[in-house]
Amino acid sequence: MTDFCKVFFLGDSRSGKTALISKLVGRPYTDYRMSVGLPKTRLEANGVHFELLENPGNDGFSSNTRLFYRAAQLIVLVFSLSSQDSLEGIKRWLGEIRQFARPDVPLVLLGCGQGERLIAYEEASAQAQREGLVYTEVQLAESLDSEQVLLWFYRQIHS
Ligand SMILES: Nc1nc2c(ncn2[C@@H]2O[C@H](COP(=O)(O)OP(=O)(O)OP(=O)(O)O)[C@@H](O)[C@H]2O)c(=O)[nH]1
Ligand SMILES: [Mg+2]
Repeated sequence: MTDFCKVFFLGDSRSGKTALISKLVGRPYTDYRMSVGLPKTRLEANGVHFELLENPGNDGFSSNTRLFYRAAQLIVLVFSLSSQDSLEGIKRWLGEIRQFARPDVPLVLLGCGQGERLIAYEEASAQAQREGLVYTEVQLAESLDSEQVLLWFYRQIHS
């Protein structure tokens, strides 16, 4: 039986969604370019077919957005550890999740390190706890064990 893992990445513009997905699939990321549409990346790891979908922060809500919310097996809310606004923005994304996603979909809050840290681990993890989210962090400037991260995502669905 083929195993699937559909992950939907949400978060404000420049929170780090594309940079993170690029790292996970070993694709080079150079300068920031606003994502448009609903970019989808497929890859296989450890026998699991991953589908990584990004909801661009500044692109409008399309009819497909609703379908992706429904299809998501895991939603990863991304914010920048250098931007208080992006952490504040998570509340708006949670509103959309409550409206469109399956009520039992697992939710992860992911702090994305992009240089100077302006948000302490304790602050973000406390917010995650209040909202019922699992909290984790990645550093864009550091190398990342993509198999490990993908497996961690998979375990959030199957635990
Ligand atoms: N310090 C640092 N910053 C990085 C690194 N990689 C990416 N960034 C920055 O992190 C930000 C994240 O950009 P993206 O991942 O493209 O943002 P996004 O969330 O996909 O934004 P939208 O597509 O507009 O929704 C940009 O400002 C990048 O310049 C890195 O290795 N180190
Ligand atoms: Mg993007």
